[in-house]
Amino acid sequence: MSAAHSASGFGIELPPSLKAERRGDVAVLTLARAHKRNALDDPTVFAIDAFFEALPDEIKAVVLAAEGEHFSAGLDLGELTELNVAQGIAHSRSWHRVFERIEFGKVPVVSVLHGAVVGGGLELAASTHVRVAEASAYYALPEGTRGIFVGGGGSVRLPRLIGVSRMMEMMLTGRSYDAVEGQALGISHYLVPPGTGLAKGIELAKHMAGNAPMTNFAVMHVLPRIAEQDRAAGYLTESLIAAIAQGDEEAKARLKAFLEKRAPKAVHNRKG
Ligand code: 1HE
Repeated sequence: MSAAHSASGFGIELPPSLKAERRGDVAVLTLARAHKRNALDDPTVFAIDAFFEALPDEIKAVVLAAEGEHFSAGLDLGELTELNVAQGIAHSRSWHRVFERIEFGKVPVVSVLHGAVVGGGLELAASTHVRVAEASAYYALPEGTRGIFVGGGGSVRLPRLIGVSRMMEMMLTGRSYDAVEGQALGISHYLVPPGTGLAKGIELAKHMAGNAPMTNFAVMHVLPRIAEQDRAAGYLTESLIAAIAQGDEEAKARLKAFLEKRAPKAVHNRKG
């Protein structure tokens, strides 16, 4: 792998299409292939994998952002032209592994979206836990137009986010949704003015980094599994993880801090 940008402090070398920096206990990973609209080629996808695998223990949350006018134009279409069927399966499965590492990784990830968030770019965004959209963001699944299908887990994640019917319509008609529509659909959780997404993303990442690690683990790894269980199994799993979380030293200290009026209250002070 070429190493024009060394990921100083992260123990790995990154290709020129990625940059990484630390902001205290938050890492910011930036897609930096703006001349190709941050199209996701193999070196980029595999380096995203390596970055999340090598994440130091002191990093408690990640922000995924992008340089240029667009978050990501999706899969680098140049890469599919040479693949036969077996290689196509392997390629898609490799994306699955990488995006699973994000979704079911060590720490929560907030993505900051702007411009085109299309195809594999939307699949990548869907694998993050919190999505902040700037007003320029728009969402589309142009795979139908290109004669292909989603391959980065989009058919698993997006129906859970926006519903099978909506995804079907997006793929069949080539429709794009703007940032306001995307917010209403639940693609983004925050809709912010142009140029403010990164600051919002870092603010949210800092909040998540401050959560008890056991709570973040339960939310990221257990909650999605409970949502796929039947009710009886779900209640049982919930009781088990609730007991594990509350039994942790961290929980005891936090509960005590609240009772002794040393902890913030759950007041309504944040805007989307
Ligand atoms: C690319 C890609 C790409 C741009 N693969 N090279 N995704 C798509 O179908 C979206 C394709 N991209 C676009 O529709 C447009 O590029 C944008 C609307 C995002 C931006 O338009 P624009 O006018 O700002 O840029 P551009 O002139 O189209 O692109 C600039 C360069 O980036 C140009 O290369 P150049 O060498 O001529 O300068 C483009 O070819 C290149 N480029 N997008 C390769 N996607 C795991 S399955 C997932 C399946 C999918 O993701 S399918 C959806 C693919």
